Amino acid sequence: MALSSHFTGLRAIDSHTGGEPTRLIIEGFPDLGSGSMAERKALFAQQYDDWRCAVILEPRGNDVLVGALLCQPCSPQATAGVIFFNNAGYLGMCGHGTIGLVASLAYLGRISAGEHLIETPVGTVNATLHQDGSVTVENVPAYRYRRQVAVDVKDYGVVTGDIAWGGNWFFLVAEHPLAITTQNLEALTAFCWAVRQALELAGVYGEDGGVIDHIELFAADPQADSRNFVLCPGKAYDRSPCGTGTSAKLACLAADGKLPPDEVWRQASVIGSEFSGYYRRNGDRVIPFIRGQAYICADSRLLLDERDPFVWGIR
Ligand code: PYC
Repeated sequence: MALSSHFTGLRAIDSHTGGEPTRLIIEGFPDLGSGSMAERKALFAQQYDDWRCAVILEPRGNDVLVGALLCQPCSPQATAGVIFFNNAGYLGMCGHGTIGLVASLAYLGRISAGEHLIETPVGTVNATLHQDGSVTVENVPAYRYRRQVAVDVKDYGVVTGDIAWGGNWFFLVAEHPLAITTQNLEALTAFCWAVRQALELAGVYGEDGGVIDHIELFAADPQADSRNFVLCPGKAYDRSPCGTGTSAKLACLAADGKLPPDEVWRQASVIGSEFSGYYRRNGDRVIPFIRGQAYICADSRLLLDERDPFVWGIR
């Protein structure tokens, strides 16, 4: 169907992984050239950030949504390249989003069961599409950077947590005063946001100077090994157990000697969805393997109408 001259169209495949949505853009995006995913991400951020806002922000999107731009990979061995983004900016890696990407490519009939290399701005990951439709992501190497860092959090006092890399920077907190339940989402969000602000105020960053923009709380779970609550950079909480957050958790468990390599860890989210994961050692880092399932929710065309005052999103 031809569009009138007022419209630009983007084809989007929406999925959710354990409740956390991913919007994969497969057509209609401006050309970002043929550089690495890190270079294309930089170009996206510098020149086309309005497009991120149009896809993710209201009225087309919402704060929970994670965007994924499908790219031609650099390597002929890779199945796809991807750049993840959200309401606050750009992500290095995204575990639930990679599972959503693979499920979306399967829905489109572009891939079949087996292994698929996916290029991301922080490295190439290996995703296996299983016969049952679930996906295992062999993530980028993860590690714990600092153990038991204490920060003074306004209105809450001293909070102690580990800093770990799982494809994004995480602050992982086991000791906190809050129940991890869906009845407590506002209090959990306020606490995590205060922790995040306290880290920045205290000048506590990741090893590369990156902002620690994901805060992850843990509690016991009746079925899984642990339940988490993850606050994402744009103040939305992750409905899934967070693939990069579960990777960071595996790195901490490995560093503490609490989980041997290859032993499965079941991580539940605050809404009760689950990822299973394990790790293998790689020098002083670990390679996390995260398995989950995504479901397709929509196959649609986003329309950008040049006459619409909110065409580039409500800022
Ligand atoms: O699954 O890695 C993840 C993720 C990051 C932010 C939201 N989900």
